[in-house]
Amino acid sequence: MRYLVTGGAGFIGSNTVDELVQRGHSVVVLDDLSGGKDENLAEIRNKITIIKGSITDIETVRKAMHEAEYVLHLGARTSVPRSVKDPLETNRINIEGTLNVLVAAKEMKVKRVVFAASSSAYGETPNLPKVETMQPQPISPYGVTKYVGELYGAAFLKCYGLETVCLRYFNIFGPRQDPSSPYSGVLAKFCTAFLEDTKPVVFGDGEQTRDFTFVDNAVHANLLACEAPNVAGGVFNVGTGGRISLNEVLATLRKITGKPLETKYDQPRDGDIRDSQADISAARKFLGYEPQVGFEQGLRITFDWYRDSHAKAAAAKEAAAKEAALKEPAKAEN
Ligand code: UD2
Repeated sequence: MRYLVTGGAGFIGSNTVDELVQRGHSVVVLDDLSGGKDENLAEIRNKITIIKGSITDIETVRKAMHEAEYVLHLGARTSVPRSVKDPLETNRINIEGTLNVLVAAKEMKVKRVVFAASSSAYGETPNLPKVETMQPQPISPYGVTKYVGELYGAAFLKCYGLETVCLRYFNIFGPRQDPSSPYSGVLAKFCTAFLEDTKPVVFGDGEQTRDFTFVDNAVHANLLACEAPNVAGGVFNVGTGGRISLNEVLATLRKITGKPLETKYDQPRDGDIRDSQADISAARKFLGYEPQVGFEQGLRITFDWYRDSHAKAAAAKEAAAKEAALKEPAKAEN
């Protein structure tokens, strides 16, 4: 099968592409590398086609979608606080970009588009766990854009018969999640703090809860959503069904690392949701989804991955410094 993965060089995207390649599919990645990284695809670069470009340019999207059977639309501007700071940019990428993907998919008659929706659509809904039948009440521009993507998906099924499936991801974490931006996901930030022995910063009292979901579970759901029969027009939660507070996450990291790091508590963030937890019955029933990796196991794998990539980066820096030092005397002789 031929797949287009938008945002395929990003965190969830590249993990998904790895699995598609593993299963022998043909994959085209469309990514403008604004959030994604070339190095995320380094090991499979020869097996896939990478198009550097933005979903905001419909001609580029059309080109990338040529002969695609399935589209996994994961390209987006993530982060709630970034959307609060710059709602226009989030709107342009997440809504206009999604519309471009849907228009091109309709024209190219692709079999199905799977859209990376978000738990942020639930916003202020009062009850836990979150069920897909609840009326979404997003409270951030990011949540609005992700919800609009779902509405467009449903409209394209109704108006043009384009099959769309929306997966509301619940706080996905794991290897390759970028820790370096102020808008990075909290677990990437916390793992890095434990590696660098700096105080992890918590916005608020740390009692907010999330259904932190290891990335392999999202990849598993992505592939099921492409193949499951009779799910077009469906919206499905993708989480674990549990929830854990940030203070509990920090306690787990202290246990895993043996480091008694203190926490710095700061002001709560605008647009932040207090509690989030997925009801995954619908995904279980209609997609055959079952979480593959639990929270603590996922956190251990993730922490190990950050530790290894820190070590690799340190070794590369040392090698570059040595090489520069070797070149110095030669320069002096000239
Ligand atoms: C939202 C969505 C998530 C995904 C993500 C994409 C919800 C419930 N979840 O994640 O599914 O779409 O957006 O960006 O809407 N925090 C700290 N310290 C830090 C960083 C964050 O305390 O250094 C807090 C933050 O204030 C929040 C929690 O950690 O209460 C999780 O923040 P996040 O940015 O990792 O994810 P979140 O929940 O905004």
